[in-house]
Amino acid sequence: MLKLPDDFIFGGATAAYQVEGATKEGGKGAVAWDEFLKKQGRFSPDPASDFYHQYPKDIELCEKFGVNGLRLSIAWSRIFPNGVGEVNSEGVEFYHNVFAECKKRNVTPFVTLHHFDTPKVLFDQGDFLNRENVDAFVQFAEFCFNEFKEVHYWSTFNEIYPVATNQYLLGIFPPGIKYDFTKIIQCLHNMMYAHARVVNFFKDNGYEGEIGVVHSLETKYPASESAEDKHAAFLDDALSIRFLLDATYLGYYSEETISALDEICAANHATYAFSEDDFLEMKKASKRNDYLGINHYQCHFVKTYDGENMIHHNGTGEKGTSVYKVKGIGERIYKEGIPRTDWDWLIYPEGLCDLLLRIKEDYPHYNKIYITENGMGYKDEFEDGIITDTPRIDYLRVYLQSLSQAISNGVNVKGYFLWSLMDLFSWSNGYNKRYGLFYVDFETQKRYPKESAYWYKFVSDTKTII
Ligand code: BGP
Repeated sequence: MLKLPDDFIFGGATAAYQVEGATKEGGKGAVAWDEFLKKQGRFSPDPASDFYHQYPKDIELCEKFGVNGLRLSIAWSRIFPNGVGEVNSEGVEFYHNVFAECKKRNVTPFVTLHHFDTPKVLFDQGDFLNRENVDAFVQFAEFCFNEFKEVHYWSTFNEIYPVATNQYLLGIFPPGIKYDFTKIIQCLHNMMYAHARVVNFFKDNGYEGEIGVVHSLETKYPASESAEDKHAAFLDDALSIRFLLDATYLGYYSEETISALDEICAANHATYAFSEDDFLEMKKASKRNDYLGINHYQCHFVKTYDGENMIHHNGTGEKGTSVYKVKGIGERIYKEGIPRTDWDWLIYPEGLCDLLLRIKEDYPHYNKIYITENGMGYKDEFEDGIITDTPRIDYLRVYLQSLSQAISNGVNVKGYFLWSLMDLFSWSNGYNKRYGLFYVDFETQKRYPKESAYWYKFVSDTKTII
């Protein structure tokens, strides 16, 4: 049986907008999602898991079930309702209370500053396409570092690549734009620059604690051994993985990354321009990341494709409905023999170990890694308070085994945060895609431990993957 290190963090992950609810309470300012979801009319961000009121219960459950780390984000618009300017003291107090509860229950908070929820005022001015918003983000970070001294672990952003592509490629996040590669690249770069600014600010001012960034890194494999498919996988990887790791750990984009960008841009009539000054800031930050957070759920097999852009996001859980064909990159295909979830996410745990070994090889000063999200979206069945989520346990087991294999091969991974601590709402899928260790009845807000919660407790208590 495989073991994980004694000091390993067994965490649970959440994000403010997906759990808190109370979007109009406590002086919170608006975010673009409020209006976007209302227009869509599919589901509402209220009450979500009502963490705004239920947090003592949730943090108590952490302690009871061996969850010794809680990944959460601070809603920028709870602190600064207009993104900058006046501070909302109720919001500040709320997070102090949450951190106090964590302390009481021996749960270490890992705090993300931005998890898809830029305040609406700033979002409407271009979000991270607008460089003035980078300054606003740095000011928000500064406020949090000065105010929340209880926090030791900070992450600047959650998932820069999905922000850029969900906003400007798939169009499933506000502002709902599709296939605009100029915006995608600009957004990726500006957010990486913003990350660097915050890291340098944190280190230059000698704050105590650690700082890093959370990237979504989903391993790419060629669909076949053909040179064309290998090249398609290279392009997909270059934009979604290499671009971000280069920016984080080199502070510039390597020749391979730039050659891929040029090819993708040529096919999509896109352009980009980076300022040399940005690279000075990024290079300085590239040696100062205390850790890398990795969100990893699936991998992709990529085939060459030369048609027009065609994407369909499976946001309903109707298996087999997703389509991903991108000009200048490739087509992501299902691979025979590889199981996938109802949302067409491929379950291929080898992808995690391969990714971790590659980071160790390509970016040896990565320092340390936390898996900040991994888990399985599943339509759980609730039978009189009993939730037998065996497929989720099977998923978690194989991914933890893959992680343990990477650790045995010398990768410095210090913790794992299961997505998600409790059921919550999914940005583009709503409430039927459940991930939690704890089932949430969204009507009554009662929590019920699933079978996976008992399994996770055993793993955490014994550090043994069963
Ligand atoms: C990550 C996000 C989370 C969460 C998770 C599951 O990309 O950081 O916020 O939503 O993925 O994704 P989904 O909700 O689309 O299933």
